Amino acid sequence: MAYVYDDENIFAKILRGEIPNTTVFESQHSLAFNDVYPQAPHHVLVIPKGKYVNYDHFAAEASDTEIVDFTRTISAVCDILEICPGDEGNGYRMISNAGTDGVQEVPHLHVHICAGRELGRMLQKTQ
Ligand code: DGP
Repeated sequence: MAYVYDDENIFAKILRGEIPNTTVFESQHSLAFNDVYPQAPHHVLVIPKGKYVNYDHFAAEASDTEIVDFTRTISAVCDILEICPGDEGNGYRMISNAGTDGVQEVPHLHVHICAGRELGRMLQKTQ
């Protein structure tokens, strides 16, 4: 699979410091920041700093170090937001949209972490 990355996408501009963001957590290879159009009381986007279009691109071509860093960043965000189900939180939904059918708006891999209210059924439409 040949993946084509657009250097002018909004998250690339955030990573270059050209657009401001509200950072929740930053690591060597990943950045977590608040979504500008929150769909829940907590709505954080986690992105790798590397140039990956979507999750299958990242899973196929990212280094082990980047993959571990990204995963641990998701853990850090859940800790910071206190949303881990159990003693401290009530849970969350993690979504990563890809491509046309996934209705991906920004072509840089991002995971949405939504929490802070009961989120309803996962998909609104059937078939
Ligand atoms: P998706 O449809 O999965 O590609 O979601 C893209 C998300 O990115 C959407 O929830 C809104 C968010 N977003 C778009 N532009 C900006 C921006 O400039 N800053 C931030 N923080 N979020 C943005």
